[in-house]
Amino acid sequence: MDCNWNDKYGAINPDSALDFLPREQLRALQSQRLSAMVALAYENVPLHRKRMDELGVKPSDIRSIDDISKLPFTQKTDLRDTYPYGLFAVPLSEIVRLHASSGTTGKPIVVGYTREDMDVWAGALKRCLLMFGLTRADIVQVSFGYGLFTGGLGLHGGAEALGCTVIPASGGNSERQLMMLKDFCATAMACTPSYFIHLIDTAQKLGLDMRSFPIKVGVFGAEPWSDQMRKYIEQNAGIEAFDIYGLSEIAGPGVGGECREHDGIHILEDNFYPEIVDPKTGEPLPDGEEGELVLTTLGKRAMPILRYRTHDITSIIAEPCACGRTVRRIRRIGRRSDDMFIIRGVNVFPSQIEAALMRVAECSPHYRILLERKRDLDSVTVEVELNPDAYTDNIASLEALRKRIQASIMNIVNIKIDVRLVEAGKIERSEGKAKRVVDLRKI
Ligand code: DLL
Repeated sequence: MDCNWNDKYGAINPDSALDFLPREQLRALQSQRLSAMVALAYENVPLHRKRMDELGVKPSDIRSIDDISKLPFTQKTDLRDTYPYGLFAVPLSEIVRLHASSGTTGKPIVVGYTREDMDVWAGALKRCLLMFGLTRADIVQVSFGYGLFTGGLGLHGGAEALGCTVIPASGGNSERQLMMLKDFCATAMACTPSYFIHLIDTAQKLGLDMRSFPIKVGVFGAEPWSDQMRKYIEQNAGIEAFDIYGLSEIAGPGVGGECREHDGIHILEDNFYPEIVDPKTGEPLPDGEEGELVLTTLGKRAMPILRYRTHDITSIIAEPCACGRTVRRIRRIGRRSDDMFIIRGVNVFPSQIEAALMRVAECSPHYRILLERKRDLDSVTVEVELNPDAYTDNIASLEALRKRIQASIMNIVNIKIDVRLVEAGKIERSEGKAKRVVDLRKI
């Protein structure tokens, strides 16, 4: 496998040229794209226009990328409040793809892409795959979920754009995943890091050694993972593991990725402009300081997003990278500034679980969410107290109620979550902010 394209010793692949632009040229491009994007958003999206008017900012005030801090923030609640299509800047006839992600309560948030946006997205993913040393000679098994989640179809489009052979495996069925990896001679696999660890352990149980498989590269993201997890994966599967970052609101996977130096995530900042702000005050912080990542889309037509508050905590590494790329890096994401947790790559807000419980009349407002790692996979259990008149000695009707609660949660968060009915008073009452989530996992 030719892995030398983009590293400091190799030639620059023309498809990665934007990763290596001189900073001044990159800034000029960012400035030009930002002005155009702000004009598009102001003219076509009532929410952006209203917010900018409230701050007294006109599109003509945004002449350079330095003016970005004059713009209003966008929050996940803005996507919820304009559900489903209120932030689209083009008519629906121009939208060729929809994806969706967790909202904070009952409904998901919806994002759209024009034909051109799809090309920009695939181009960004292609640049990430090139960073990982992949070429058209590679066979990539995509085991992120296909569907409304951006992981599966996103990676699929990027790998195809690079000319790889794509195995659209989607998630689940570990034995079959291993069979495909081995028999189809996959040289790379894209999935959540926790799922890959589960595959390593499944292989060991089946008496298979993944180190003897042709796979060389792992493309991992959609959830936080640590250097210890990386070590475990690399040693037990004999591969090089790369971090890929992204979020639905901005594009999906491909907002940035790790190069072979493995020292932070390069943000493709000609498309996705990063800032770090104080999570409490929203004040911009200098490079190197830790805070909340804020992203602005510079090339998106269907749904331009101004200064999106990601809630991901990181810092910008301004020092040049040994790989020669000029696009800046962020430290890997280890935690968030809100209460969202990620279970098997699926984002879950405690408020979604609460909304699901409140749809069942027998549930009391006393509940807690336990996060555990069982047999190397994350699991969630919701413990809930019932309203006093809902308790009964009839086991069958309690079991039916438990299943109804489980279905109500499944309806909103789209993953199966264990539900345990507990006796009245079992859930600790808090005097201040209730601690709803108990995280017993060790990442
Ligand atoms: O998780 C997109 C994605 C798919 C990224 C496949 C990478 C690979 P959402 O479902 O909208 O999109 O979730 C976005 O997941 O704000 C982070 O909190 C978290 N996240 C994503 N990538 C990483 C990563 C996709 N590499 C949210 N490390 C983000 C840590 C990550 N957290």
